[in-house]
Amino acid sequence: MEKFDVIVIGAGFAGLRALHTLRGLGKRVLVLEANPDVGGVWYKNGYPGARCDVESFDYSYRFSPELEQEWRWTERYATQPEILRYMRHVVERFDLRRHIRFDTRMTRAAYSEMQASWHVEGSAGEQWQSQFLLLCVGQLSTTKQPQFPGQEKFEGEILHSGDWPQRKVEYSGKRVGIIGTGSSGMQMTPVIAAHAAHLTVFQRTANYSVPAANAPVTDEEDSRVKADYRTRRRQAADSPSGLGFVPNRKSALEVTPEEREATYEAAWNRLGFGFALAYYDLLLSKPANDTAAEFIRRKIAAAVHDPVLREKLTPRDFPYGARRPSVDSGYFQAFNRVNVELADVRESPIVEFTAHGIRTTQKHHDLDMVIFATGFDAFTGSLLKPDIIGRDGVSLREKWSAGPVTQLGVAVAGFPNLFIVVGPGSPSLLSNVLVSTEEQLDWLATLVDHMAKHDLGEFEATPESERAWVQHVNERAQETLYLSTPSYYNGNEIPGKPQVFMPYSGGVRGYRRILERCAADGYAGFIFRSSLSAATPV
Ligand code: NA7
Repeated sequence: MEKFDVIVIGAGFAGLRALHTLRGLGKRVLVLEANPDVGGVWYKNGYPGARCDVESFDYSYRFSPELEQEWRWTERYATQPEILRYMRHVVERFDLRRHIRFDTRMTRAAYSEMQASWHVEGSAGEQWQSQFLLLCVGQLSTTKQPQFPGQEKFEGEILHSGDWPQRKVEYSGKRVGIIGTGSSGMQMTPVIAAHAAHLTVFQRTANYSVPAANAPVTDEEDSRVKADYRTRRRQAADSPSGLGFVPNRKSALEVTPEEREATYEAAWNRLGFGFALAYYDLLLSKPANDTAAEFIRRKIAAAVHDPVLREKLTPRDFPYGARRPSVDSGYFQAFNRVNVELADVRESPIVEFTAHGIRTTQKHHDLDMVIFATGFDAFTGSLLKPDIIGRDGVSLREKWSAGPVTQLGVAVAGFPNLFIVVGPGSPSLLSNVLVSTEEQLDWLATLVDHMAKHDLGEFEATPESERAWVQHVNERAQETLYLSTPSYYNGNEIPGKPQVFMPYSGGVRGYRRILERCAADGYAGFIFRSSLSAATPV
């Protein structure tokens, strides 16, 4: 059996950074990746119009100032192909590829208390052993595949936005249906509308969206950011959500209506996802949130010509941002086209798929292609897919049967030397995940180094610290509007999934301070065993 110091699962942004950093500490690292190439979710989400909601300058690695200076982003919000190019460049630039086994899916990992190490198995029967196991499997990587009656009868093509084929998909001149109006559906709609013969968007929940205000990155902007990149990185790390600008410290309720309108207008024209930071209390106070929600509703009204359509497209029953808002490039305007139709499936649900389309309670929609933009089994889907067995034969699935519990979002009691990157209980999807990823991996590197220096073979979260962290995560969530509506933040996207709030809403800066304090206190909430006592010789 091949032995390593660290096995990393996943070669997306987190896995690549983990590999680079831990190899830099002298560790023997193996990365297992189920796909044939690097990229993780960016490999799989190749649907038309796929791009990042976070500005390219901030959705990129901070660990190498040289890389920062060399790479030239072409657009404010990078498209999926450009992000993949960046990741492949990183892989070559830092010579990472030789440590990655592609087309290799981990199916099982079991902790051996005797050997203080993980025994990892691949789908082709491969076996490896390592001291540490890092799960860098992504939070939105297991797709949600609804099963509609008659789906097998459909003679056209069915695709999923999150599992897009690695070939050219021809939708020009076709009658296309998109099911789902989250970020993926909203990004895809205007792009497909421009080429399809007809597009039907099947909407269950109208969503808030703010324009991306995408534009080419000018040479002037590129030079300006690169001249002072460290300040931008610091601002991102010190902000609530990891975006590279300073959020407003005022309440939406303490300013005049005129000032508020001007602030929202400026944010609308420039900030995209950062619109949520136009005032600090938009996600904390319903009256404050109402002012932003109403502003966005007025913008939707101005964009959509048809009054009936306009009303259907307007979100009314949950606060702005309480479910993941979108950032779009012409979504609402696409409905002014004669070839675009909205099917409100809350009003007229889908009854069945037929050979030639989809029948709702209202009518039959003739279709050549259906795209599921129905999202993911968020946060825990990919963590619970393999069998992960900790102490005493307890699986992670059993341990998390009532919802995920972690110490600081990174470790689980009963699962020594297991580290979860950007998992439940961390800022994760409430933040720029690149910032959160690098924060956590920097912290882990210090922990691994600490263990090496002190000849420690095993770290493990204590059950008490885990309970306290879960309680803290819940207390912080109570202060927000996130609990006011069902969403994938609280497990509502999958029937039968435990209904618990999963990300940490205390902000990127607050979270980092907690990690730092934990380390300064000798890794409070963790126990260590020395290499000798951890591994019982056999
Ligand atoms: P999301 O944001 O989870 O959106 C999924 C969409 O699919 C959402 O509009 C759902 O409606 C809809 N959906 C899901 N199941 C169904 C069924 N059975 N029938 C009709 N409509 C359905 O996923 P995305 O891929 O758009 O975005 C994922 C993340 O990527 C995003 O948050 C960003 O972080 C980037 P619902 O709202 O549940 O009524």
